[in-house]
Amino acid sequence: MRPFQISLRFIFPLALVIGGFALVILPLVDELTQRWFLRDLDARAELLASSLDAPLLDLVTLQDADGVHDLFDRSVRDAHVRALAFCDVSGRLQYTSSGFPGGLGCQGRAPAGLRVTESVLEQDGLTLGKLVLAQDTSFIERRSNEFRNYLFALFVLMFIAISALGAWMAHWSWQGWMRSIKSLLKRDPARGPPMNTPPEFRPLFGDLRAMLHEMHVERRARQDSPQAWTPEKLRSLLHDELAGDQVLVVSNREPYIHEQREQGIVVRRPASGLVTAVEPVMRACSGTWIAHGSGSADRVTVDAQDRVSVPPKRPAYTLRRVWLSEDEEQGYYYGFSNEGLWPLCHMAHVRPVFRTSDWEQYVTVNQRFAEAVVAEAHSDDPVVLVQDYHFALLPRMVRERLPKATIIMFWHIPWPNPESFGICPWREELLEGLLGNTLLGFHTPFHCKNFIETVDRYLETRIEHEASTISYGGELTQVEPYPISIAWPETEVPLDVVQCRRDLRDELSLPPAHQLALGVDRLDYTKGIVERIQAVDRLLTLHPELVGRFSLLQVAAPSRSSLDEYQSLEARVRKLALQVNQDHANPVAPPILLRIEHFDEERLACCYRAADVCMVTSLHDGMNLVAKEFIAARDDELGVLILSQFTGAARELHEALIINPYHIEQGAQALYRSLTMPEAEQRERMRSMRSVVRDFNVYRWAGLMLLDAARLRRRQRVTEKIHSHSRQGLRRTI
Ligand code: ADQ
Repeated sequence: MRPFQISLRFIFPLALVIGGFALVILPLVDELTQRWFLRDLDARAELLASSLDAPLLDLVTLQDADGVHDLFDRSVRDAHVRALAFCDVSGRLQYTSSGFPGGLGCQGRAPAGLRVTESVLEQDGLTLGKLVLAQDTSFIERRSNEFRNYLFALFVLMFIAISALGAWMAHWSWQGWMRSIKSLLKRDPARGPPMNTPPEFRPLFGDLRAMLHEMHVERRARQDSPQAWTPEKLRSLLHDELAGDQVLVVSNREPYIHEQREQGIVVRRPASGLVTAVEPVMRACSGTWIAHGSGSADRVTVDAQDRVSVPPKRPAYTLRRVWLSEDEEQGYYYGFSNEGLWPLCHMAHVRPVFRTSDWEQYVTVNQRFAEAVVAEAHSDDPVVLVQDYHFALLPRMVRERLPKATIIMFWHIPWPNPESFGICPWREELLEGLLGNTLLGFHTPFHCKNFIETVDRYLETRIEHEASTISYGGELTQVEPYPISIAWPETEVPLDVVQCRRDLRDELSLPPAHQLALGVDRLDYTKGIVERIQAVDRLLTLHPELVGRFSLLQVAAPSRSSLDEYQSLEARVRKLALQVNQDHANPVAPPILLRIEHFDEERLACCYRAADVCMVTSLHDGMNLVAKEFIAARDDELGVLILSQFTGAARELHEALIINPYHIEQGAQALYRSLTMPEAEQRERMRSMRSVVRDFNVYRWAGLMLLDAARLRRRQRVTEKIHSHSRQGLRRTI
């Protein structure tokens, strides 16, 4: 059917072209043939006249009328000569052939269907008269019609032949394309396209595989029953799939920080998306979390093995602290991780800084954590969950010490394209380190694609695009997207929205009806805080009626404050907020309420409930959990989320007002739309987003990753058994 449709697309234009051609060409050819026949008649007439010239002269001179008749009658036997006549000098008809047409005289007028030619008869310079020759032209019309018909038939035949040939070629090409595409799809991607692949299909090879893989991932996401993902399900999955296997988490940031304060030791939870995401998993699996002990009272709260049970109120797992010197922290954490890798992976127009001394500390600290993993492992094959870009080298280091370990790493930030990543002086070492993982997860398929392309560019590996695996040095790393999320707050007692609105407005000395937008971030240049404040400024310039009736509460947790870039960001944010507050000064409330501080969980939850709008304007963000936390908090189904298109979250939360944060005007418009959005629309959008966040929660994120790890673990165990059987068999044979 398809080739037939393609043929039709070809035949219609062909019919038009040939038809048009025939319309122009047929009259032209007709005229040409007519002229050609007439010229032929004239030549014949001339020939006949000259052959009759001498005998006619003799017969006229002798006035032999019978002789002339006889001569004329013999001459008109020629198929085209109809009649002959001789006219004397005075123009009288003297002799004619038999059947001479009545209307034809000596005046040279020819009736229809006849062509008359006259030839003067002279003797010794004396004119005796003229020979009148009438030729039949009806055959010209006949022949011309015949010729036109033949020509028309020829065009029709030509059309049929070309159409048939075209249809056959379309069919043949279609079959060929289908064969090529099928063989491309069946092909092992690591071997590249098959030899006989037509050149036009070669560039398609990678794209087709990537597309299929994305479809597979999406189908998988749709097929698993998301509603079922709860802490209980995760716990029973860990029990069923990883029964008895030890789970170790490695991250830089610890989930609980003990601080020495005047009133004694306090426990603080850091503002970190990573901690927010991994904590529920650890609660569910009671493993060991290895992290940098960064709190001022951390050393006094651990046991002799540097361990402490957490959460403090209801201990569920062990926190093992690793100590770093100031130089190590400076080089590994602030230097290589946050001045090098962080800007390298985020497109926020801050140049990465790479120092050899930082790199050396990064290697040392990765080694220190790898040793801690080995020390904490009860068996030779634990499940190790490595978190984030601080530990790109650790997976290979652990793999060398515990070859049977299942090492899963989640990269919480975006992965850049190969060109951007290529500027890192230690790019090969980082990639080799990451390929020590059994499973490597990113937030989106796009980050996975970037990673695979980067590996392909800088290392000699074998990549299976369909299976999304990379084989390097005989080891296999699976690369998959696992969009991170939050724990859906089912068990928490929900805070009352009306109460939260009242409390927060009281606290900020705002009138009860004051409209409030909320920004919650670590104070980081990737979060687009400056652009957010600029959007508010623009909004108030465009809608001065909102001055004194609307404010943005920006809660920014201080982060990496010892770095110049972060200090200048803080100064810039403070200055801008001040400026906007001056420009739109009013007696009711400043437009920007800037709080550069860390809010505890409950206070933050209250802010989410009290706000009319939540603004997430990151310039680039792996996922962004604030967006999901806001949605989870809104059990009243009201409130609007403004979300940057450059966040991983924008790929899931389609009912948010998606904006380009660089476009300040657009941000201002979205803000105005949010503040004036009818409740019914808010409800519709919020309800839909809430069902996404509820179903695709953090238990699902961890569950899918652990399920994949369990599958790979089983496969590895089977392979090991096969190897050990074949080794035993070989020994027996020897
Ligand atoms: P972050 O860059 O830290 O995370 P995000 O995902 O938004 O970004 O998480 C921030 C977390 O810190 C949230 O849980 C939020 O509640 C909390 N937080 C922010 N400001 C706070 C404040 N002032 N007081 C208290 N808490 C605050 C990295 C990546 C993200 C990715 C996460 C998880 O950069 O893209 O979504 O990891 O993988």
